[in-house]
Amino acid sequence: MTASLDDLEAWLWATPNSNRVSILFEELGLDYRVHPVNIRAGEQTAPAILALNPYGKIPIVAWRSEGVRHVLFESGAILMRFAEQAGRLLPPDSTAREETLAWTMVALTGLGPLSGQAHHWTDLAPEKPAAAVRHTVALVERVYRTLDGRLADREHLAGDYSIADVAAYPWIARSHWTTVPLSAHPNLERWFRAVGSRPAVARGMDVPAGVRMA
Ligand SMILES: N[C@@H](CCC(=O)N[C@@H](CS)C(=O)NCC(=O)O)C(=O)O
Repeated sequence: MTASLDDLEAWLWATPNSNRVSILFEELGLDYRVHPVNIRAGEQTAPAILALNPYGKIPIVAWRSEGVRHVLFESGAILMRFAEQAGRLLPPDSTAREETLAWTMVALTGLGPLSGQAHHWTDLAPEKPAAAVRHTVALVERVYRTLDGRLADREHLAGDYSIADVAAYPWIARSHWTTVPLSAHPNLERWFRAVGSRPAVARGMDVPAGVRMA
């Protein structure tokens, strides 16, 4: 029997890691209530947020199951937990599952953090040391090249559309943050357009409604 899933809530902002969760929930057709957390205004350090995630980062989700409240943070943990329960986006078969988890990890530990660092050094930082810019942009180029090569002869990052694609998409959607041109990676660009044409992805990228982060 599948455990019940009640009062699903998500603390999000218009950020790539948040969009992983909103895309996931839209793909799974889940009802959820969004609590916007403006990270540019520092709202992630409010005591109420730190009580949910001591790391002070979003996304965070909470729900009730069999009367017990669950709180979960870290986008990767959320993707795996809900895909597993739904029996979708993460195959049960061992080889397909291993491959899906490996490419999900490339998105979680490579694409996301490296793009975030490149965004910092090329745009947000008040000083932009040339070595830091070169270093972080080169690391993003490497991961883009890897994803582009992977997608040369396949539609998705691992087998069918999966949490690997969901984990990668919102960061590729912010390729302009990294200065690395998506157009120089045609397979990745084709994948980006195909994934972006999914109605659930379009809906998920628009959460929280009306919020934009340049
Ligand atoms: N590894 C975490 C990273 C979460 C993360 O860095 N979230 C950003 C928004 S995309 C955040 O909360 N930034 C505010 C801060 O670090 O204070 C995950 O995948 O959930």
